[in-house]
Amino acid sequence: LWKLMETYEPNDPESIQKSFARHLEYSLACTRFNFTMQDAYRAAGLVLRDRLLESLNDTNAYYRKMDVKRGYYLSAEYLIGRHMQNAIANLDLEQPFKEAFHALGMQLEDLFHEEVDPALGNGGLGRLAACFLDSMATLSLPCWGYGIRYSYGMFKQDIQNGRQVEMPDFWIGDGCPFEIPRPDITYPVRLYGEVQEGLNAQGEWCLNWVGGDIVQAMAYDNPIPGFDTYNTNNLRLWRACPTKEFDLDQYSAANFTDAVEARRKAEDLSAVLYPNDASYEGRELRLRQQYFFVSASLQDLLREFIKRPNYKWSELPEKVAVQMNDTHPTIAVAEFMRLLVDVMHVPWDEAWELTTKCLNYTNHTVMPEALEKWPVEMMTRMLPRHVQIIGELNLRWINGLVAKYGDGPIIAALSIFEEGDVKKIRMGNLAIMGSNKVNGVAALHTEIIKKETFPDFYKYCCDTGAPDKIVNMTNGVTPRRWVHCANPALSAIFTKYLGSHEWLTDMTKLKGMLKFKEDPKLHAEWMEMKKTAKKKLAGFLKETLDLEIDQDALIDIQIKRIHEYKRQFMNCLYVIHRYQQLKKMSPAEREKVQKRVVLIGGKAASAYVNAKLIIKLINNVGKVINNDPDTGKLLKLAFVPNYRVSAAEVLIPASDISEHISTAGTEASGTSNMKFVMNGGLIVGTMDGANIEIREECGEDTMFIFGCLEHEVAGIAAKAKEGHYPIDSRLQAVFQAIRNGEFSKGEPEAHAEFCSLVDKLCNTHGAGTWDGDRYLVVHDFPSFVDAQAKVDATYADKAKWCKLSIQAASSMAKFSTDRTISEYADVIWGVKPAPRPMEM
Ligand code: 26Y
Repeated sequence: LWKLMETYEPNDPESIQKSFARHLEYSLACTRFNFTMQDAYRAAGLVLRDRLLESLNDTNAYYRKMDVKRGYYLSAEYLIGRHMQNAIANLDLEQPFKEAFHALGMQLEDLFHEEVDPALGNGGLGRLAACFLDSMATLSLPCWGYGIRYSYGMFKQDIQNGRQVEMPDFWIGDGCPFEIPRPDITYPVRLYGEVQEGLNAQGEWCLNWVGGDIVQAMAYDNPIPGFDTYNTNNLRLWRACPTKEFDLDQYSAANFTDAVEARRKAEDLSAVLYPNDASYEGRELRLRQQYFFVSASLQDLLREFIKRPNYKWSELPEKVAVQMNDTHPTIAVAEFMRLLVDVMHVPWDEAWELTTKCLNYTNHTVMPEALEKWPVEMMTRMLPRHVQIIGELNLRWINGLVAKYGDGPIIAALSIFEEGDVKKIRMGNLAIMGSNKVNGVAALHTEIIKKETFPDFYKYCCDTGAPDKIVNMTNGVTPRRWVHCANPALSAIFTKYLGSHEWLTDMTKLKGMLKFKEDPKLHAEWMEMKKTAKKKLAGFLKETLDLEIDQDALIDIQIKRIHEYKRQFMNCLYVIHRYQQLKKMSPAEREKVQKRVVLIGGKAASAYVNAKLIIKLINNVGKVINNDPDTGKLLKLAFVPNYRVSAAEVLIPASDISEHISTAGTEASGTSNMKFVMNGGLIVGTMDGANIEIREECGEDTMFIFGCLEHEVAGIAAKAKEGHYPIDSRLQAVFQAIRNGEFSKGEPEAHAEFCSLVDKLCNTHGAGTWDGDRYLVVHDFPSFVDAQAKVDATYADKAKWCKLSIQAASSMAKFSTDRTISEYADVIWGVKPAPRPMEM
């Protein structure tokens, strides 16, 4: 067999064509003469999969041979986006693929278009996980991702009469050509049942978790190729299937419908991604999903560990590092203990030492609503053994704390259990206690974790001589997807001016662009690059919205999940203000105003009423402005439906300005801010999340900063409690227009809803203190207007703008996930690169 493999064809266009024809005919059962573009995409995907598989297998064999320490990223979400273009780029197949398909009369772009976005994530956290995988592979780090293969990903957003309507996203359709089902790799996962005392195989007293339901977790592998390396890593996603034994029992009883019902119940587990990303509801199915994928993943990685000859448990921390992405997989703390103590018979104290050396936890959200807490009652039913383990851990933990601090409020704050009417298990506390390192995702956010989210833990860390248990790992994005693939014209400029594509794996090389930042030749090419991107965007908007835009206008974009804290509402209020200013002007005055196209896109959690209302408002305002002959040419506002990774890839390169305008202290990091700046867009932003660090790197002149600072928020809120701060007269005029029904003509329901949004800000229906402006929209509005005026003024000077754009894009080295992941590997995981040689 090995001999046969050696005859494997090289990556020349002809071998790609042959392989393509073979897959069309034999894998897809099409004929060479009669196939659709969708068939062609599938066959091309299978051509790539062959190469990916080979590299994946060889890489893994190499990691085993070298017996390297491995990193495992546990995440309930991966927003991977389309595979094909990325795989071609990372496998260094761009030229041969282009030639191969060109000769067959096909454009690669058209093939890419056929792929549906795998949207197995909500937003920032899931997309970050996907960028991380790309960097792990590119850095040749022996790291895998583990997650859930949801049958239904993030819902599709349809806009009907201006309102969001959710549609199911059955992304798998006829199957994804990039994934590899592994029916041979399955693990049993138990749910419910009870704990019994008994004897183990050695005849020792032990506790056994028995009964309940057992589902099988089946592996689906998604190869993740690195760029400029021979390594391909794996994203292993678990699908829930009924156990075989269970099925057989049912069949033998001739109880067909029960068997089918059991299958459905098992499959429920990996059926659907929960679409909220900030406030959690204690849904039992969600906890089941979390435990399901965590258990399968830990069983899998421990199996890999014990496959090593003469393994010793004491070596586990030298071979395994696990990262828990937010609280979602943090049941891992108890499951790791259970597997070690109950299944592997490791003594408790040693097991706890191993657990706390192997696990690490990342916090992504400041909002307290997002920290998961599960009712003890629910968890006791579902995971009785885990609740025992958590109880035992907590007992030991509390005893230690009482010995140190005596009985006081710090004990209740640090306990894993939250007392109250409904007793709960705080997953954040469990995660911190069970982790070696805890990290925030931007400098400011990490400070907030220490001072506000987990102050007592931080005190404890400091008191026990471990203040660096909490560390900062500023987020990043992968330049392969977000510059090279999304903006080929910009990638070509960088490569041409820098003389090589090394910048793609070492973004510090981009500094070399700075000496050209005033070069008129570069300016011409840079503006041409933006033009190309705007043209593509115009095509996209025409196709999706039937909207025509002026490609000379300033393009202003805000794309992210819809949240009150992200303040899309404030952006919309500003657009209304701009519209009112235009309306007041004479035609001659209007001619002098900078033309703008404002695009807002994003999904709202299906139960988030205010977020959905904001979408409706944006749509209604857009309808009025865009159809007003006085202003339609000068100002456009559109809501971009169904925002997703593939839409981001078109939108981001085309922006002049993007909005990252969260209330200071609310956005943990933000990552699209980085993507925009890498593509030569400038930012309107608050001093929040990673904006602060981007500004530090790129220079103050490249960012339009406004709004209050994080340390001022508490004082402002206190002031607001005593009464109002004044509402800016321009904002009052905007409110007036909304109240007058200018944006809800003939829609009494929408009118009432819009008024309720405005009333809430002014708090006219609450008595006494002013709590309506929780996110300081009213407070920050005037400085937001000033920042926007500065944008227009700066944009008027094309050469200056171009210089700032080049300066900013060339200063973004810090925000490559290559930098982020190197830090995780060094500081948290202790995992080293293991580049596979080409010949093994
Ligand atoms: C508990 C459940 C409802 C839940 C589900 C998803 C809670 C949180 C989330 C997702 C959070 C998230 O996406 N956070 C974002 O993480 C990004 C990557 O670190 C940050 O850039 C961004 O600021 C943060 O909001």
